[in-house]
Amino acid sequence: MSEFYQDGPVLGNQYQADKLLRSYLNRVLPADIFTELEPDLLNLGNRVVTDIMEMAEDAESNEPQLISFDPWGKRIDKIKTSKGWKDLDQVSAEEGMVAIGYERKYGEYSRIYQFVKLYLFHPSSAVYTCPLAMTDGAARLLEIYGDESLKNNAYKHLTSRVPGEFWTSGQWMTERTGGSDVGRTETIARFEDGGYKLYGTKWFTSATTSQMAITLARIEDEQGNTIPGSRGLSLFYLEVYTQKGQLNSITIHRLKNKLGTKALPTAELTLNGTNARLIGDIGGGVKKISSLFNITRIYNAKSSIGLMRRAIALAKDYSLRREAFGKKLAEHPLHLETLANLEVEFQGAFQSVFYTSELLGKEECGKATADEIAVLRMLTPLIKLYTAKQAIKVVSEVLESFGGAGYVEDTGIPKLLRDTQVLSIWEGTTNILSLDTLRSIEKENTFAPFIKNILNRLENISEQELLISRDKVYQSVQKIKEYFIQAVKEGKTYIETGARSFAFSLIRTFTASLMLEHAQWSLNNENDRSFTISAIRWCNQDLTPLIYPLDKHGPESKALALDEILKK
Ligand code: MFK
Repeated sequence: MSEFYQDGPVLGNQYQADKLLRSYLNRVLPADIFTELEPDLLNLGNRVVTDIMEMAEDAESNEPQLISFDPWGKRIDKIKTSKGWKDLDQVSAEEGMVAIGYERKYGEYSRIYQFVKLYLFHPSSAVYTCPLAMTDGAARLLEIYGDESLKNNAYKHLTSRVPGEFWTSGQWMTERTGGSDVGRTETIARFEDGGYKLYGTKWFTSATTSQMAITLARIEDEQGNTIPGSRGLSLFYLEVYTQKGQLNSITIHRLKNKLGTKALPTAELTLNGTNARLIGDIGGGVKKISSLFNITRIYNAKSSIGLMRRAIALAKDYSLRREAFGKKLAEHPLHLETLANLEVEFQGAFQSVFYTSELLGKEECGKATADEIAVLRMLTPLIKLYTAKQAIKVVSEVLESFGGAGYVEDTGIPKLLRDTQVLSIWEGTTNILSLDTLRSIEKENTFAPFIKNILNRLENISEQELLISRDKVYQSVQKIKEYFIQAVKEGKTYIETGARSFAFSLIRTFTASLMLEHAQWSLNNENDRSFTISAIRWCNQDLTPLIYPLDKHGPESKALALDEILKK
């Protein structure tokens, strides 16, 4: 009998092993801040492959359970979570996963520091980053719209580093009427006994074990009338439990049986007169809650790069262990080529996500220019939509690179793919975010600053080897501008039909400029040509996969999409 057993991949310190991350921090952080933060990042880089990973494994293998009744038949609707899940909550508080962004100890760089920690944490967190995303978004929302009482209570809990005092928040937006079309929300808010009470059913409430939630409801006047559409929605704060530890008039019907994110409790529930507080003025709920989901969308993108990086780290290590056809995988040119392409994809995504974090930090510290605020607004949907697609592609390719082992549950690799698949869905699908990109252009004039931002960056690219790629980016910008002028002339259907390809073109081109910038810096400061190669390879793809929907395009697409006969 053969004594051969394949060695599995091994993960080292995930901060230390991340060449791009260290190079990036060296470029963007002031030296004294980098020196001060590095020991903490090294420590977390080790924890995510040791004790934190064990907590996540416990949470994954002991999925949450809904216990609807106590032994005597009383309805209790208790969601039981594992020790690992609770430990991850404690770690999140202690590591300051949300707090760092609000303490702002490092000014505009605080968000970079925080997002590096979340990026390292995410793939070992059993998706505890989902409650953290909503917690962070809720903190930002309360910072902007909360009254003194919310700021002195809920906000302090959300941004606390003290386990036990730290709260997480849900974002209960989705109803049976739709996850995208939030304007169809049916939940009603009635003013009763001196306060608002909510009545309605929420269809996807992730992290239902959180202490509080932010939600939307339609205020009913004394005659029972409400204002329809998203205009009639108001924003509410609620605590999930009463002072006595009972549910705040909430019935939890069931936990969702999802493709992935198995450790994360996601429930369907009904609000039966739940006490809630209005946040800000009546109405404008969607606008206000966008301050929350613009944060969770950045978290989503950060999770995409975290998962890409983890998958690639596993594949790289495996390629140095696994032998086939007489040599290591890494010695096979085609395998090497596959890994190199994944690395390029990851590096592009990394640059776009961290640049967005830089802008967020600047905006929150009052350091961003009006143009930078506009670019942040436009990059937020773009990085969310594009990095999710990249992550699905990369993690799927990594799974394949393990052959049959990648398809076997106990290697942990199938779980990575399942947890990646959600990233293009929650917090807005690819199409919804493509349309949000258009919304940002239409309502907030983001297009010109976005283009200017790319062009400014290109001005500093001087290295001979990068010039051809730089010129490709100039040409892409020109193509995008021409397309935009034509699309505006053609009208709404044209613009919407092309929205996804337009969004992809924008983010690919923007990312190209970021990669060129990093490549130039690394040549000048680190004498490393590897980022030049990744920038060149990024620019070798079609940076502008635009479609030009002519009059016939719609009927032709309809025939294809709906199996219609198309007459000659
Ligand atoms: C681990 C990874 C981290 C992630 C974890 C997350 C887990 C959470 C699970 C979930 O909760 S998933 C649910 C996510 N749901 C969504 O993301 C909703 C997707 N749908 C949309 O985004 C729709 O486009 C939208 C609901 C916004 C459409 O609503 P409307 O009301 O039909 O749109 P409208 O009328 O254009 O916008 C209303 C106002 O909001 C406008 O402002 P004004 O009132 O001043 O005119 C818009 O400009 C503003 N607005 C909309 N989106 C905005 C925005 N403002 C800023 N940023 C945005 N993104």
